[in-house]
Amino acid sequence: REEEERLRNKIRADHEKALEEAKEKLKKSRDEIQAEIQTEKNKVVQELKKKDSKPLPPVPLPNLIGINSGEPSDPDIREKRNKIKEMMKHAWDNYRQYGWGHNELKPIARKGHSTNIFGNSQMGATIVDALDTLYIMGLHDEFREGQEWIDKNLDFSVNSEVSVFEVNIRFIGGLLAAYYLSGQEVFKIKAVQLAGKLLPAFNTPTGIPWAMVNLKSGVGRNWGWASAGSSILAEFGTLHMEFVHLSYLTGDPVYYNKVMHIRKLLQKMDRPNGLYPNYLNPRTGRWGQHHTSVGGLGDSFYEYLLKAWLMSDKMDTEARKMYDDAIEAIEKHLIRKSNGGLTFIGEWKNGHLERKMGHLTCFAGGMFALGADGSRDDKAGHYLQLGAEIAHTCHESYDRTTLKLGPEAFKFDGGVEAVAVRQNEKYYILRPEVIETYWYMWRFTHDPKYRQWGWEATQAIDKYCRVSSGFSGVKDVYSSSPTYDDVQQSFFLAETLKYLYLLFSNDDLLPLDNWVFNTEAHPLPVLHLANTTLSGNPAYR
Ligand code: DMJ
Repeated sequence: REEEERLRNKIRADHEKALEEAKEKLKKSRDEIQAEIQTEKNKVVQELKKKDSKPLPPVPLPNLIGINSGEPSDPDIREKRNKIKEMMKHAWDNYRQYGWGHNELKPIARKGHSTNIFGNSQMGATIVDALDTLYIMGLHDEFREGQEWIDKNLDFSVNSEVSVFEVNIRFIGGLLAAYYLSGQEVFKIKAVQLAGKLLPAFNTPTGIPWAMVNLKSGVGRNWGWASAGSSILAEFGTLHMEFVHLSYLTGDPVYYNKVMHIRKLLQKMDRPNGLYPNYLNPRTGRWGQHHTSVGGLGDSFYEYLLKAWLMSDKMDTEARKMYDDAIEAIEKHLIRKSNGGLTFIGEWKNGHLERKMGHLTCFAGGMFALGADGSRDDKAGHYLQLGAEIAHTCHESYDRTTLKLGPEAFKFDGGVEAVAVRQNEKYYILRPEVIETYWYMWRFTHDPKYRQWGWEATQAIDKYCRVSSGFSGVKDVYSSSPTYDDVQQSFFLAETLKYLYLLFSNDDLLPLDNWVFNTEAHPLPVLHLANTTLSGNPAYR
């Protein structure tokens, strides 16, 4: 009884106090009230910022070698390398002038550009994607400008629906690489804040994440075009490298557990012909359409199996086994030789092989070479050879065009070899995959033809894609007077120019024994975790 009475009195007193306060407030002008609200809001934001920027626990940094060397002694190679650096300056300076803070640049309209993968806010995708390229090229003033923008402006508490995959590979990958290269804490802190915003995407009945998530509300959903509400293999299967690093750097197993859960689930599933379909429904845990691709929708899933093994200092043998199994099935069902003797990787569609290869698929040449060492039954020679054959085919796809730049997709059918047939497959949007493969092949063989092919591509890009305010994609590589798409993709600075620069650098710049490149060409160091675990045991640090 007494307690009830006490409570009632308290409620009455609170109520009266609130009424008094409201009366006081109403005496104030509208402007005064608005100013008060703003002050309160600022206080909350400041508090949140303080909480967000708490220093993370220190962890021993892995062995970071070869981050700023690589100067070739041959004057001809040095000159080529300098030319590529000049192209990077041209791309960056124009983005700086006309697109600063926007995600990408429209080099002809001279304004910012964005697509739905980045949501509706200006997240400076080009800045984050370009940082590590600037760093290894020794463009330190530009790097500092980028760092300053990120420190002051990169904010993830925005009501914006982004692609989980793209944000992971470009932003988290870019920030982590910038952190490892420069040691600047701000990059690590931002990467961890952003990763926290992606975690709600994993709240599905199976733990397979949604393709998109709203950074503010945490609500996720899938692309409308994906088979029966499915998530995409190359999207949910391309989180592993970055998430392992996040757990390593924070001591928080949550990231590692999310990606290991995906792996375990995939391991348990039946695979038609041993192939992984591109679509998986996150509600039911069942495959969607039985399409398999080493290009778009599948590609980097295979890449990350191999790289998970490499990044773990070859301790993650489960990943290596999954890679070996997958590649064997791919070789059996998808890889063929054309009548003209070109090795190509086709696409599997409901039991039928489509004899078409995408520009995206060309990355696989480099992957086969990278995975040669340590392959099952000691087939290193075979996989290096396969890498060389894919590199050759992809070079042919460039060489058979008017501009000497590769089309988006090319066929091996009805007398056509390595040539695009459909008009909407004839474009080149500054993609890196062919050059990426040249670079890996160069590192493993030092065959001068890879530098020669890389130089052909550099010259073609400079001639046909360079405009006065940046670089643009072209709509038809078979036309002698191509039109521009007016987009300078962020991956041009992150990947295409980085791989070209590395191709004309010595091997001691980012040596492959110490660094593993994520699928957006952001280098992450090999982690030596031999006696440790990332799955919840704090002892590992
Ligand atoms: C990049 O964002 C990445 O390389 C991704 O894995 C595939 N596509 C683009 C470049 O073409």
